[in-house]
Amino acid sequence: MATTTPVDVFPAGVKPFVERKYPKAICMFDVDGTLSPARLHASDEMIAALKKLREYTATAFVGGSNYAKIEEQLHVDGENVIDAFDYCFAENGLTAYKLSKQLDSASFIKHVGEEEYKKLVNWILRYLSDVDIPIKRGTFIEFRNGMINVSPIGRNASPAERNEFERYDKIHNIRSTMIEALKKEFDHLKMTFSIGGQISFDVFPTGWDKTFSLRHIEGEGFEEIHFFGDKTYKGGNDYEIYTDPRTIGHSVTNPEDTLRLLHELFFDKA
Ligand code: M1P
Repeated sequence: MATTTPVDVFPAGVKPFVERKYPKAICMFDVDGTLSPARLHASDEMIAALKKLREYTATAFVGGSNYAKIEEQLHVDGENVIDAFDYCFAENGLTAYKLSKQLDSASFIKHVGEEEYKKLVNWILRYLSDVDIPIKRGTFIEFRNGMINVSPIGRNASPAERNEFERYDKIHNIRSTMIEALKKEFDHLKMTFSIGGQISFDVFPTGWDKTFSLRHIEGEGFEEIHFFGDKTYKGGNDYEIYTDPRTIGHSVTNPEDTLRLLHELFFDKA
């Protein structure tokens, strides 16, 4: 897979990597819970800090969501998100950009094949039709480029309904029980089932977790790859990249904690 552009063209006003304070370092950030509250917009303070960080290191986000959703969360008027970071990795890097240019992407459906995918979808829909939870909304399966996202309540749930489902799931283990059943039924597909947010879980080929994004920066000369994420525990969707030997992992509790660390590691350092 070609992951680098032949000649790096830096947008006007953006310093080439060699002119940054730490030219061999890159900071990669999870989105939900790390740069912004889950599914909400990042604060003005965070947006300003990310802009400032480009004076110090290369920057990237690596989110589980698709690009459109991350754009909503990190968007600033008059600027596209792909211009605000040096690298953008949506769907764990299955959709990727470098310096505003799209890199090659990987396709879930091509990998799984139509027949197996149909069996998977039919099984999920049958299973969900038997799940009894207080409320259900719509869009129980979201088909993405590099993964599918499955939600027992449905992706149309409102913010309040999301919070309620998350509380209910902590007690009744709706998602983890379903994942165990899926693992038994579809063991041959070699999929990873990852709970990254409040109401759903992601399904993607094993290895297509956030470490997938690292292949896009391999060979780019970085000697320090900092990763910041909040779901860094085993089973969380930041776990693999956080523990990967290629990265320096930083576990954060919320976006304010991320800001605090940026000051400690870069901005306030002499
Ligand atoms: O980025 C974390 C997760 O965010 C969403 O999860 P949920 O809707 O359950 O809160 C989804 O976009 C999911 O794919 C993603 O991993």
